[in-house]
Amino acid sequence: MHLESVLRSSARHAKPAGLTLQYGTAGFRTKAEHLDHVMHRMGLLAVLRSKKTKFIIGVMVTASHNPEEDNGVKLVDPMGEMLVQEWEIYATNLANAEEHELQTVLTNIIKQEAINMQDESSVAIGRDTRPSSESLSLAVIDGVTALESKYQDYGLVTTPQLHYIVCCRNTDGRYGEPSVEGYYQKLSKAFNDLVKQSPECQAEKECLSIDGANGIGSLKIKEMERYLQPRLSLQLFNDGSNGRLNYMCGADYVKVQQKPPEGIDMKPNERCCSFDGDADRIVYYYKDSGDGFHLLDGDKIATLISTFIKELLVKVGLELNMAVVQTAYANGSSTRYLEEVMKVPVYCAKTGVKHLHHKAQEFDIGVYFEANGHGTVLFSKTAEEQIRQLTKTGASEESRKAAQMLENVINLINQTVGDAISDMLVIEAILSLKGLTIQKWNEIYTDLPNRQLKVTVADRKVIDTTDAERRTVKPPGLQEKIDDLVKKYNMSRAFVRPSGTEDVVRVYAEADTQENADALAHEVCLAVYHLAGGVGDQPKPLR
Ligand code: 16G
Ligand code: MG
Repeated sequence: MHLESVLRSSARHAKPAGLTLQYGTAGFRTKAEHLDHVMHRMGLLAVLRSKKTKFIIGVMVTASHNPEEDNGVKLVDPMGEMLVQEWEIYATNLANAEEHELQTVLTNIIKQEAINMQDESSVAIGRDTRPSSESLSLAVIDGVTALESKYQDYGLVTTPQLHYIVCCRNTDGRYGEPSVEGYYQKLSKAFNDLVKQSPECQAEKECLSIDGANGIGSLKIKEMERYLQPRLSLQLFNDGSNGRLNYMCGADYVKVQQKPPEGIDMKPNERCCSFDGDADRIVYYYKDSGDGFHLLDGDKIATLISTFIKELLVKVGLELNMAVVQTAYANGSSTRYLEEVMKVPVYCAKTGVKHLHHKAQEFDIGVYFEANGHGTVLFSKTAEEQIRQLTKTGASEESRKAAQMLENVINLINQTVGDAISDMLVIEAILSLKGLTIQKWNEIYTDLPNRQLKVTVADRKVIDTTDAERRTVKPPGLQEKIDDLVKKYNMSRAFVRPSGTEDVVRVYAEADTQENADALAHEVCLAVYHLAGGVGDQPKPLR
């Protein structure tokens, strides 16, 4: 074991004494200046994980939609999934070990997981465009080399590109060429083939405006653009040339504020979309001729994609079980539309991609999206094989063509994780194939008015939830109170959950009118404040 050199290397990335951090919903995230030791140690952990699994492990330096001065790290497991949950505790223990405890914590992980330190290992490293990301990724590399592991630094990549590369490398290229270039080639080929099959295919399509959140997504879209011409014409805003990352722009800003980002030139009725800071989330929107703003979030995306796939399955004549996985935040109208009109089974998972991804793996075709725009489609091996077979042996020209379209969707969607670029191309292809405008897409169902708020409490762990976060079991009396409040309004629903990324309790409410959704959200905030130890001023009504 090379633990001596590890300790020497760690001393160069010393942990500020007393600082503790949690591996949250999607890894560590905090102010960049507190993360040097965490990065070094996640380099160590990635090596251990690689030795354990005998596969390449990914480490992505990013804080996603958080402000530019923050940073964070996400670990990527062999098939491009997020780090298995059983290892999150090791990540937390390592990050929080004081220098003199580091050796013991490392030795314990090695023992518990029966890791053979002589085994080979390799780590793939990527980073976003934050000013702090370069030096933090060097800290990861220092950790990796302290354990004498191999590594490859992929430099500036989107989070989903790193997930893709890890999956390609661990499947001997069967998923694609393990490079950013390979990613562009795979996706653009699938996109161009898909759109080509459209009877509606118009050489001159109106342009899609993209808000790149001043982040990595805009750099990568610029690189990819030439592969997509002439079938997709793009106009890029917030491309990072002057604005700040995620500041008044990006998918999270648009979704939470329910308004357009700064820095975009929106023409009435034109399609626009926003990526988040590491390009793993996307939302669409447009402005109508009366200046009204319309948001098409992850629920609308899930509906569009699952409807399209279901229609193709009917044409192909394949009976595969397809389901949509959402979270408690899914708009009630989307769930109702999918279940009642589309007759697609819908499941609710806890917030956080890993939970949705896991659930979606249970089906032949699992479409998962969080309302905030994070999601993808998973095809089981059987589904993929059957579809590929039918591109050749389908009963009719029409069914073979439908099978080919499904095959192109399989190649276009990034099955390792939600991916703004890949999702955008799937959406653009569907709109083009169906001849749908963004307005028509939006009209498929009407969102129920909703409101999201947050309450600060002394300790958010006093709230415990069940039923995929839709009901609370602690503190006593809170759920009963929420039930009473919900009864006062029509078509209403509300839930509260402790955030996994911020020290707050989140409150969600929906109802028949915006006024009622706002009032219900406020009343639920008050209930949380009183029953769960609110701090600071009592929540004020919105109007
Ligand atoms: C993280 C999750 C996202 C989730 C959000 C909830 C991933 C890659 N990201 O950003 O899926 O919606 O946390 O945040 O899993 P909250 O717990 O603060 O509401
Ligand atoms: Mg993100």
